[in-house]
Amino acid sequence: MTEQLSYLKRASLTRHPIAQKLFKLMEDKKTNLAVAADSTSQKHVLELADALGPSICLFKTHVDILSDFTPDFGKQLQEIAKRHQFVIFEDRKFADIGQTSALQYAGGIYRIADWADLVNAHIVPGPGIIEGLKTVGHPKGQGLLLLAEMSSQGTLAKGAYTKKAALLAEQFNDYVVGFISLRKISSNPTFIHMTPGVKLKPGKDSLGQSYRTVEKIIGKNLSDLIIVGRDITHAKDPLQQALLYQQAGWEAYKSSRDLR
Ligand code: 5BU
Repeated sequence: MTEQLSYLKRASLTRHPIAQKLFKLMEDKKTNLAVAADSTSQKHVLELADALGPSICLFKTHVDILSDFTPDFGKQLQEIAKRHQFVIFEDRKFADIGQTSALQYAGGIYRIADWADLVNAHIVPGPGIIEGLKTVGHPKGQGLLLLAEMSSQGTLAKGAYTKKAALLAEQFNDYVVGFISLRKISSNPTFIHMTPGVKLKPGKDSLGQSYRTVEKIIGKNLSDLIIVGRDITHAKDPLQQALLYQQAGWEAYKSSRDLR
């Protein structure tokens, strides 16, 4: 078993307000589960947030798939997040030059920067994308996750690319709070690792998604947080299913680490 710092300890090491809040509430609520709410109905997404709120630490959205989006979506989601204490992550995957990404983040129809605590970015464009997003998000106390690895089959985000993500995170450590990755890729305890493509049993979907187990991601790969979508949102009883993941995630965290 490797010696690792607890989420709580890590909350005290980071100076980023969202990372601090996230680490703390993970420990308080005993959950490292995030749900990916990929419904095209805003009403359904908000219902999921309210129903699953107690068992999650983070709620992940794709606002641009909503077919009935209204401008009060963010405000409504923030109210639910406050009530149940979870962090909001818009999985926007910015990928343009800094100037354009900043406009996409702050403006347009969705005004993501008005309501999302966290967003993420590909590092394909180089450091300018981080600088651009930072001009919008940092003054608001929001944070950025870098896409260091992806869960899909044949992903090109690996090797030197993944290492570069870790270096860029260090360079912008007052704004970057961590990574989307399949494993722990940085030994800096202030960075959080979030992993999508997680199921209770390994497998894949018909469009290249591959699934790894909770035990593998949290227990063996030492990632910090699991992101689960359809296996919860499409379950007969989503809350019951979320509880299963919450328990599995917490058990894997506790049993795999010699926590300090
Ligand atoms: P699923 O239903 O559990 O397969 O949903 C996974 C979610 O995570 C979905 O919203 C994807 O957009 C998101 N995702 C992913 O699956 N893999 C990645 O590498 C990244 C995001 Br980045």
